Amino acid sequence: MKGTVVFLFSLCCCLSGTQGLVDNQDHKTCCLSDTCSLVKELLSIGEKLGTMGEKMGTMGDNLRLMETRLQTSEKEVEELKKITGGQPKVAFSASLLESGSGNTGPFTTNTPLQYKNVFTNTGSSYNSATGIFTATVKGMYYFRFTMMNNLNSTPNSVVCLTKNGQRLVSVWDTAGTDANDSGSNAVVIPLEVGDNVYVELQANRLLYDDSMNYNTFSGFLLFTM
Ligand SMILES: [Ca+2]
Repeated sequence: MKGTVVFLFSLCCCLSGTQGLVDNQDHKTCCLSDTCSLVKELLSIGEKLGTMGEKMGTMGDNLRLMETRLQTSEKEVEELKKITGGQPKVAFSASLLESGSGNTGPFTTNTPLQYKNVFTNTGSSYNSATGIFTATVKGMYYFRFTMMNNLNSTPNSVVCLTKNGQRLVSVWDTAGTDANDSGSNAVVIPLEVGDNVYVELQANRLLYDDSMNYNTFSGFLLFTM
């Protein structure tokens, strides 16, 4: 743009000079003045266009930056939706006996306890027929259990919370002068889909329960991962 204006300026000056040879001095001065004003105006317009171009370039950079920030915000909103409204719901709680009272065990081998009296089982991940919780959602979970020591003097009560066959936490108690004791334990653990968790009564041990529901097994999903 500036090059064009300079060219016009030079051309006009040249024409003005040529015309000055045939016209009188006043006409030449007037013509030269108008041409220079026009050229100055064109130069001014050119400068303004250049400044506007720079501003538009800056605005383009800002738009690209805002677009990137918007995309980041959209991802964060999706993550928040998962945590609040969109998260899968997994929670269960059960006690040992559906009815009656008495001992469970002793057995000759370590045996998963089948908590038959289901209070809640949202997500259907707990199986009361086996006593085993199987994760259908990858995430962080909380599990707890409570056991009731037997009324008899022997054998004692020993139960363990177990993940995929690996012992995690346990409760142990003897019956004697302090019978009818309860004990609890809990864990917060990550689970992959297919991982299982259950409470295992150790071999040659037993529990006691009745309609008071002393023995319970509960768990729920804290958050997905
Ligand atoms: Ca005891």
